[in-house]
Amino acid sequence: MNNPNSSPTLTNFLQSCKHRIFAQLKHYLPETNLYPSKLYEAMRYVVLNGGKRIRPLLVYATGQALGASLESLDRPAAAVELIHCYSLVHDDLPAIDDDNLRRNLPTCHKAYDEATAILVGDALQCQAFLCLEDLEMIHVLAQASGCYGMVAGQGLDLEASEKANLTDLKALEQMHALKTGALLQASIEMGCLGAHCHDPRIKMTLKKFGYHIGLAFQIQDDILDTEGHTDVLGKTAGLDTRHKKVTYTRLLGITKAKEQREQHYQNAMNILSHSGLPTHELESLCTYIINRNC
Ligand code: GRG
Repeated sequence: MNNPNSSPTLTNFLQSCKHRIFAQLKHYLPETNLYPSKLYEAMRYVVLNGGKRIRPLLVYATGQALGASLESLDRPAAAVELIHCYSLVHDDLPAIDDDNLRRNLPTCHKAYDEATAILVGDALQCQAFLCLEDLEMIHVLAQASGCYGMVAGQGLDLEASEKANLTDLKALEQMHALKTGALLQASIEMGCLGAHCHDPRIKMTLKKFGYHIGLAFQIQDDILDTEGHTDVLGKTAGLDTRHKKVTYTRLLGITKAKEQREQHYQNAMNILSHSGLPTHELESLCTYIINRNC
């Protein structure tokens, strides 16, 4: 495990993909010299200020393992990040998590206002689909982000908070597999599509990998909410506890949560090592995901 005060480093390939995605995202966002300029400025504020870019990196690293060109991965990489950014803006709203800080800056509704933040989320979601030309990618992203994926996970979370009925690990996993896992899995699937990989064995292998790395990501998120600090996280630490959310750390305790994270990480790494693919970049990304400090 890395020093908790320093974030683990990405490989040069992943670092350069981070620069690449920034340029792509800029390209797909409206300029602020056009009207409605406040909306466009807020969209750029949300998307272009920080973030680890884990979902686009998963697109690039998966596509790279399957021999795709970076150009063929640019559109899906931008699309998954735009969906992710929209979900963060809506998640931070007073009606959902009511948070003030995101990526070390005031949340969109604080920096602008609530109505603008709602519009920003709506507009980013549409921009995501405008990035895509491939019908199969559009289908994968809609399935993963809408009412059968991320939004369904958020719905389960809301219902569980209202009824306080989320009490077992299976139900918690199911909620996170949708709320967080579906978009991470879609990023991997879109990397496959960008590489024109239709081999069912490889697709199934990477799907299983996505399931485990998605849960490892979420458990680390819960651990950081418990053990992290607001100034390092760039978002409010301890918010899940304050909202009495059922998390891995609350359900299992910190030690068992860390064991679960390790288990899912090992499963993900084993799947990669038996895949027969050149997965160095994906492995590096996995290690970053579970060791990250923000
Ligand atoms: C329409 C109200 C409405 C909601 C849309 C809000 C929502 C659906 C879904 C919530 C999905 C969500 C925000 C899940 C949390 C996932 C998560 C752990 C986000 C943090 O991701 P990081 O760590 O963030 O990758 P950065 O800032 O690095 O990109």
